[in-house]
Amino acid sequence: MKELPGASLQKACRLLVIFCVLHLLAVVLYCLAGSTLSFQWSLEAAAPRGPAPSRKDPAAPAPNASKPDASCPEPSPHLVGPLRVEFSLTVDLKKVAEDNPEVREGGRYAPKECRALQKVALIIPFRNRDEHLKYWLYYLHPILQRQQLDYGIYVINQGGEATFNRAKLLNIGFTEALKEYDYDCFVFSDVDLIPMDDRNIYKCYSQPRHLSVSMDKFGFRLPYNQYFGGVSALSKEQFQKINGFPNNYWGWGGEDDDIYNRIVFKGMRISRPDAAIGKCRMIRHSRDNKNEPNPQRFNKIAHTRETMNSDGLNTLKYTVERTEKFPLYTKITVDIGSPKS
Ligand SMILES: [Mn+2]
Repeated sequence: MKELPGASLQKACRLLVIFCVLHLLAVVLYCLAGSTLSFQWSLEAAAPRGPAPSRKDPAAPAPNASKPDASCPEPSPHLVGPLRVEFSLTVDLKKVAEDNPEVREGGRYAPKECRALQKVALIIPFRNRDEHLKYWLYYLHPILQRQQLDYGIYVINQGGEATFNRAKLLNIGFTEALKEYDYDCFVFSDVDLIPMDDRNIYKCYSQPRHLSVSMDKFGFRLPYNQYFGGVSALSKEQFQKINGFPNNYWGWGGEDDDIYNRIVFKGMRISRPDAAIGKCRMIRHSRDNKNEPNPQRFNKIAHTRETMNSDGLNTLKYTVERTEKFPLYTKITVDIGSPKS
């Protein structure tokens, strides 16, 4: 073929077309890569699993990377909201420990990326409920870590065969936890109650806090307005102000109403999360041995005002039989005497 006069122009055009095609290709590749990445991110956000502290949000700067002393933000960026809670699975505590590698011996944790707003001791009154404790640890450790709390788990195990005494065990938990660390907040939780929303923060507020406000057991409602049972949180100051909890409620019932009375008589009121955030599930169980309803409870709660200053932290007597440090909790077995001693 003969070369035409406009050959150099044609060559230039061909180069331009090749350039354009390459450019287009680059743009298409870039877009594809971008959309797969953001697809992955949205998957991660939709299905958060376990403790989230290591989850990276590409839009946010590394949290306090340059300032490890900065306070944790409020609310925690790791919260996910409503949670599915069920009790059909079997829990292997070894696996729970593996899934929560940042929890230290005795059930201690503090966020690495920032300074926790509160140091919280979680106190669980306990006897012969190992199956329930497994569920509690399985569900609560990831939640408490997402809430960015500096926390420790204390299971207060009543030794011996005497009637169960929940409130006295809670007083002991308060006292023993303070010997170990400078906690400023105490969350008192029954072993069989699991929150269904991690926005229900297990910390203290300016007023004593009732956390288990809508239990499945009560049709997700408060059974009565003064109800303070299940899970509650008091700061060190609030707890000391009411002389702790009563020591002489043996058997089931009444001690939570006595605690409510103490709070009101000292001029405080109850703070609560709203009913949706305060939903929780109770593990179904039959009544325990040695925890029969206390027949004296109605008479006792009628006299809190007279008894609260002479029964509580200032008259607490017990002996520690044994302290065990497990990977996910500290178990303190105590001799608390019996109703007559
Ligand atoms: Mn129960």
